[in-house]
Parts: sequence; C-alpha cells; structure tokens
Amino acid sequence: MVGGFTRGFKGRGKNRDPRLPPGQYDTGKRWPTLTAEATPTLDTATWTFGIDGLVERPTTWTWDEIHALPPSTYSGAIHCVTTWSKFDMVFGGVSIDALLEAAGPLPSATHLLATCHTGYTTNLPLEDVTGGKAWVAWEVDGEPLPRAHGGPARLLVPHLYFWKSAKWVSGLTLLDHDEPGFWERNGYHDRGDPWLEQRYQGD
Ligand SMILES: Nc1nc2c(c(=O)[nH]1)N[C@H]1C(S)=C(S)[C@@H](COP(=O)(O)O)O[C@H]1N2
Ligand SMILES: [Mo]
Repeated sequence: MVGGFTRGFKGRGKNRDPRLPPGQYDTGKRWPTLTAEATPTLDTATWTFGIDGLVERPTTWTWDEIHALPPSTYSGAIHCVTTWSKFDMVFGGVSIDALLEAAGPLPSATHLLATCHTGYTTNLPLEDVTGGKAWVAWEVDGEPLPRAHGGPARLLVPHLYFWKSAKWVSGLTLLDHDEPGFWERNGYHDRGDPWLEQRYQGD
C-alpha cells in the first residue's frame, strides 16, 4: 500500500512529487558521489576558510573560529545535474550571510568564485549566496560530513544544481564580474537553476 503510493507519487503528471524539479528522479536513501579530483584528506588543525577580493576586511577563519559563529542548518533537497535529487537532507554549518557580514562586501562586488583546497572552482552571483540561501556545511544528519562528500567542510547552495556546492571549499573571492569556474568553463550552465533546467550552456 505504502509502496504503491510512493511509486505513484514518483510518477508523471499530477502524481509527480512536487519537490522534484523537471527531469530529476528521487535517489531515495542513496547519495551518489561525484568528484572530478582525488578525494583529499584535510586536517582540521590546519584547515582554513577565507573571504577575499572586493571586501572591506579580507578574513580567514580557522576550524575553531568558524565553529564559534552562530550555527545554521539547512533541511531540504539537493539536486544534481546528472538528474538525481535527494530529499530530507539536514546539513549543519554556518550561513554565508554571517561570513559576509564579517568580511563586508564592497558595493562593487556582484559575483564570487568559490575555491577549494583541491583546485576545483565554481562561480556564483552574490545574490545566490545571500539571504539564507547558502552555507559552509560540516555536518550532515548530525554527523561530521564524510570526506567523499566534501568533509571536513563544503559549500552548500541547495537551490542551484549541486555542482555549485563546492566540496573541500577553501574560500570565496568576491568580484565585480562573472568568472566561470571549472564546470562552467566545460559547458555547464553559468547559473544552474534546477527549476529552470539550466543544465548546460544555452539552456
Ligand atoms: N571540489 C569539488 N566539489 C564538487 C565537485 C567536484 O568534483 N570537486 N563536484 C560537484 C558536483 S558535479 C556535484 S553533483 C556535487 C556532488 O557532491 P556529492 O559527491 O557529495 O554528492 O559536488 C560538487 N562539488
Ligand atoms: Mo553534479
């Protein structure tokens, strides 16, 4: 009975789960891993996260310093461009708003490039990481974020396709222009809104 209902709910038309953006399927309990580079082992004793570029106060946080900021959580879905979505995720970390408040974006800042301890990059308009829409996350379901999923900490921008959620994130560089990151230079859409199916350039 429950199974039949679930199957129907995942279907097409009016039975389709309203949380599922177009062209996506529910991956259920499975959480696929997608990584372009080798999974690093990062020591939280030397880990840092920094905000630089067009800010009043370029700021770097250690692991302890970033944990001293007010905690913030995200509960909801994530959506990968390879068409899986995963519901009811609970991430813990700190809001990007809190970090930007400390660094003080200059009025000229419109975009940012997120950088990683591994070299991966992704670009975002500033407005896609402000107003409670983005986090540096180090917990999932109350446990430390697994290394394969970006632990010790990753960027989380769940309203956009998951390639924007840079794993092993090392910082944000604020810019007065848009500068494509790794996948964006390799044909992925510049913004990546799953509800608009902005998968590839030209979508
Ligand atoms: N550093 C880094 N971050 C990354 C990636 C990557 O290859 N390297 N892949 C992106 C892509 S395409 C996706 S779908 C998600 C996958 O995150 P997951 O492996 O935790 O599911 O991470 C994003 N962040
Ligand atoms: Mo992805």
